[in-house]
Amino acid sequence: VTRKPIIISTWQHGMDANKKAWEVLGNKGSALDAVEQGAREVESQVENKSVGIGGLPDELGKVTLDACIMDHNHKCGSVAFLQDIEHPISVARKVMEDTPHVMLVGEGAQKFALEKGFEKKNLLSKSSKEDYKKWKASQERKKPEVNHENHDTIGLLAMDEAGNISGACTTSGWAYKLHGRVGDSPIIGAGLYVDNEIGGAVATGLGEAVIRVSGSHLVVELMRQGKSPQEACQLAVERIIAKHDDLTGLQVGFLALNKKGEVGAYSVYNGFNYGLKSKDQDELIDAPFNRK
Ligand code: SD4
Repeated sequence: VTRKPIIISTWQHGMDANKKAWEVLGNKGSALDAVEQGAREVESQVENKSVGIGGLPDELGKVTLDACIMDHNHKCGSVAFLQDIEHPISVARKVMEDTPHVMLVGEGAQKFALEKGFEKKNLLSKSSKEDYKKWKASQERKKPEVNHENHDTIGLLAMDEAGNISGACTTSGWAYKLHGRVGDSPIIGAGLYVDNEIGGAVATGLGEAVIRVSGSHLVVELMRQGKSPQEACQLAVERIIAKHDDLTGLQVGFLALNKKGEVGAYSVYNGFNYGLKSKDQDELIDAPFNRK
């Protein structure tokens, strides 16, 4: 028996996202609408310092956002290095639906968003501005840290009543990153990948490491070869570990869903978790990990 509808989302904030997404999924809505609504919920949380409004800025004090979305027809849309727009996930969906392109970046992405009716908004919260000032004063380029607020992108995967899978991923990226840095989250195949014949995967953590192994695509292809979502996530993490000499602070987590509604998750270090919501389940689950 296939477990559907179902939604899984990375980290603690995945619980809020799932609740919102369930308003769609529980009413026979599409997985695509569900993941977009779930992502928007977290993008709007000002106190959340890693996604959307309130996200920690880059080295110049600018909040720059990355997001992508992929549906059951293998269509996808993405925005990267987008500034002053609260809902990059919805801009990514517009790129998917209203243009012949997959990805828009920077000024061009913002111009497109404004033309589509999105409004400019200051995304730098008071609290994130304070954090930035402290970082700036310390003049210490922040190294990646395991499971800190700068590593909690939200990635969502849903399967609807019709059995179709869609996914979304949205983040403000690595805190105090170089101006212009783009992570894995808006890159199809890295931060997110969906093949409706097989399943979907999302990634969180240090984007550079995820891009190096085409992480989410790798997880889905492993499932195509017969691995369970759990085995596939573990193998992808092991690939990352094998390709890096120094694993200090290198946290990456994968989350995956297949067509049966089976779920898997795995991370380099402990601390990664995800929310799962289905008809009979609504909980935050700790992912297994490679090391403490
Ligand atoms: C990224 N995976 O941009 C995202 C999340 C993050 O440090 O903030 N990583 O790489």
